[in-house]
Amino acid sequence: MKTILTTLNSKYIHSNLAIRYLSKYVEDIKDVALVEFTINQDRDFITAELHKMEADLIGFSTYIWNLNETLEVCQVLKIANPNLKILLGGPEVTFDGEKILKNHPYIDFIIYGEGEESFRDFLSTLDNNRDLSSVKGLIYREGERIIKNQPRPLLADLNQIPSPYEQVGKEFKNRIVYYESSRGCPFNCQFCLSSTIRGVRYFNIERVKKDLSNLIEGQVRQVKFIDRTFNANKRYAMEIMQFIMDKDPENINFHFEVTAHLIDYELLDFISQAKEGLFQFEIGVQSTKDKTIEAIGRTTDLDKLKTVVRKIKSFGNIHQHLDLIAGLPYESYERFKKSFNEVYDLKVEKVQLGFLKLLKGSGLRNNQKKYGYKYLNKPPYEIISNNYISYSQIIRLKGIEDLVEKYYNGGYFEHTLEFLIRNFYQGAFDFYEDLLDYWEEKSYHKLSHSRKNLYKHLKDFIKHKGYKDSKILFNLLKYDFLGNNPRTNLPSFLETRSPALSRRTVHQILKEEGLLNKYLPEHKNMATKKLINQVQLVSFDINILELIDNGYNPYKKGEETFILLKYMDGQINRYQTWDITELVKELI
Ligand code: B12
Ligand code: SF4
Repeated sequence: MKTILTTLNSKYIHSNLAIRYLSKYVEDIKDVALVEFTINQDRDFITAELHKMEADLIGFSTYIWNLNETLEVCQVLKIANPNLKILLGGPEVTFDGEKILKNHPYIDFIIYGEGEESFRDFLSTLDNNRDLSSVKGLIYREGERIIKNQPRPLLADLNQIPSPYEQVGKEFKNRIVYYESSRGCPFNCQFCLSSTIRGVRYFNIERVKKDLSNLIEGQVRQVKFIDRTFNANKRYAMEIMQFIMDKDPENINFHFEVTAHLIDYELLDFISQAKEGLFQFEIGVQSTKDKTIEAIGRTTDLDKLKTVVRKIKSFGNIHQHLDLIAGLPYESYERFKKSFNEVYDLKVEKVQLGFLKLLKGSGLRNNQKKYGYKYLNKPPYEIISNNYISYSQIIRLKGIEDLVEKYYNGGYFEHTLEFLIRNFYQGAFDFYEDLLDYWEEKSYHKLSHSRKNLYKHLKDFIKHKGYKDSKILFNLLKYDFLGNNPRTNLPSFLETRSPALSRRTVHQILKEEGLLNKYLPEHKNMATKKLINQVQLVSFDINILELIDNGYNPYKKGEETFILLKYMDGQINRYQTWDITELVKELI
């Protein structure tokens, strides 16, 4: 029986871990072919590729991002070849598998819950023509009837699953690999599926180290640990991180979902030593309202979270990403504004504003009536409204989310935004609301925008608002552009009054031994022609560095300055700057 395992990933850069585990777990009894697609590929193409493989059984791994597309593909495959057996597994079919079989006659089998042992049992039962009623975790048809077998207990020892990363060729080069060092979560958040499985199980640490070595050698771009709370076991987490730090790999980073209030001083001290950009942390805040946090089954110590996040920020080596969810119980639009401002004020590298999805199997979906949830019962099950927030308000938050993604995340407008928010608004949320009104008035929300255009639109917004400190703002915008867009010419709309230095003058200054010794010792022997691509020498109408150092106080704007800016290629710190006004004035 020729068997294929497949899935539709959300993007090409992603890969699916489940089908890799499943095929490894049965490799001694069956050769299973693996093939992956993405939801962006043409449905006809996917169907044709699978059909050409002439399989007897195809298993699909289903998630919220691919269920609809997967079902379409399955339907065509079955019409084309009625003898083909189709099996579905994964979180999207785990909680209502019987209904899915009932509504989609072209699906033959569903395996619900953890898949490895059930899949193995299922294959050997089919191959030996045994009775399917003994296969725990299986849902199948018997004539018109749909039979749901007993659930299967979780694997007692995860190490029974052979590692899919024992040999890593170049198949993951420059891609994202999802990696699991533990399964399960100690917490019980009511919007999340991880709360449906009890207990946390761990893979053997030596196996994890071996896999990580292989992935590093395979030149993976990012290893995303899918462990639900990576720091649930501090010692285990530290041993993994220490291993990575000792390996000191280049051009790869490791992403972890961590619970910030569990990070203690020992762990803080430890991570402070990591190389810049090696680790990334994703931290779920979700809301800062106590009643909401309680209703969703979380136990966040918000003060501790803030202290930890600020401390990590001060190290300047770890990219932090904070999550908020709009549409949670008891959180109105006005109250969400407070959650947003509190999170925004932590000034991490990325703020992600998500919208609640009522996932099948989640506590909030089961309690939807209590909170008056309205949503469309189709993936992604995103809420439309609840007792506390209206659809119009959700739409407005989506507009804000889009602007935060464009203007805040990535840090390309850092100083301009900081000046604007500190001097003209009550908080970040008010600024984004104001920008959103302008954005929609101009219909910019209907278009896509290059980064350069985003600078242009922000400049126009500043002009439109008529802020009295527009000179400062235009200089900050120029500074933001130059620092964050290496080797790109300054667009003419960002030029300020103070004249650009001529190329000849810049060359002459960059030859100065004193300057090279003081600021660019590592570039001392580099030809000026080359050095000019690594640095910028720019004039500003104001004393830009002093203004920033003085908390963006417009009264501290000072006089014209010349700034030397060096590009760093860092993920967090992109550039370094020095005020070299005196030196320049001596020379010109
Ligand atoms: C990786 C991942 C992603 C990746 C996608 C990767 C890809 N391949 O394209 C990214 C980051 C893009 C992503 C995005 C989102 N994700 Co996500 N994501 C995950 C994550 C962290 C890991 C999935 C995984 O590989 N798990 C490890 C494998 C081994 O476990 P498993 O998937 O459960 O598989 C087991 C069984 O389900 C079963 N099984 C699975 N497939 C099959 C197939 C067969 C044939 C069989 C027999 C068995 C079987 O056996 C497996 C082994 O035991 C999970 C959380 C988690 N830790 O599982 C969330 C999770 C899948 N995501 C979730 C959600 C909600 C989202 C988002 C909607 C979040 C958002 N933005 O609001 C988005 C949607 C993206 C979109 N484009 O629409 C939910 C999904 C619920 C669902 N019903 O699918 C999860 C479970 C997290 C949660 N909060 O509860 N996600
Ligand atoms: S949201 Fe995070 S902490 Fe909460 S149950 Fe899910 S994985 Fe665990």
